[in-house]
Amino acid sequence: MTKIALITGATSGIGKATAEILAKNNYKLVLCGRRQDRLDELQKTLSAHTEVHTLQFDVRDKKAVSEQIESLPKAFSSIDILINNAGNAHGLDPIQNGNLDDWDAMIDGNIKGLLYVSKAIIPQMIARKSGHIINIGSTAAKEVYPNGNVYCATKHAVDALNQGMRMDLNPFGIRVGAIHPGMVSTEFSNVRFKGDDEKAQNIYKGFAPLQAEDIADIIHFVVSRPYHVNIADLIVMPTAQASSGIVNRSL
Ligand code: NDP
Ligand code: 8X3
Repeated sequence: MTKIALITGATSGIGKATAEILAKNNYKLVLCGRRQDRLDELQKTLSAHTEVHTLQFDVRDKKAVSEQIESLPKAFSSIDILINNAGNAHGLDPIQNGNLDDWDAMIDGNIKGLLYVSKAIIPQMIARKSGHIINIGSTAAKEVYPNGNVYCATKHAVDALNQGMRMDLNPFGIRVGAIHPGMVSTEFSNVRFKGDDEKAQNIYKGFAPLQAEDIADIIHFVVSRPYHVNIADLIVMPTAQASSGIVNRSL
């Protein structure tokens, strides 16, 4: 039977590439994000392959999250796969220079937003005793890098929540796993550096970073494993990257 996947952060980068590969592989899609124009465009292009429904909400707005998910029409309301992907870094500053609004945006979006969306969908998975949740963490979930302080803390929290969800949902046969990418060339750094595109591009200079499609391929692999296989925790880096702080810029 056709599976339904809900992807947060589908308007860009990893989420968008995941929507594209899942559409081509006949998953029905619920695509979420704040930018309505991009959701409309995606719906238009991906409808050539599959059925698509879009939801526009900010994951930080718990009322909007629950209302939007409750508003799903019957044909899309039974979510088999939840991909908790929405998130961003804001700023790259030593802790003493950190901007409180940046901290709020990361803590509210990357941690609380992931929780709000999960809370809205988990009950139906429990009722059906089936479901698959994929949490997009980061290498920053596993190690801290200078000036990454709060972003790394939010991704460490995603790592902890991934483990906690897997334990709590185990009695119901729900699969839970995280994918932790290293450096992926998306809009991530443009957002982190507040639209300073030159600074963003310099992050990926001199080596071949991961592309959003590389992670999307892996997500498709993860969701297409047989039911008894749960990929619980996966770190993926560009070959040029050895850790958050070590990148071989001659590759
Ligand atoms: P992008 O900036 O390209 O995409 C981020 C997506 O998240 C967008 O679709 C954006 O949609 C959505 N989003 C952000 N904030 C909110 C919010 N408050 N409410 C709703 N949606 C939101 O970055 P990536 O594709 O790279 O990032 C995807 C995930 O991958 C993030 O969790 C990120 O932390 C993680 N990651 C990225 C890495 C990288 O190097 N790029 C490495 C490791 C992890 P919209 O603006 O329309 O709401
Ligand atoms: C993003 C990883 O190292 O680009 O989660 O900040 S990094």
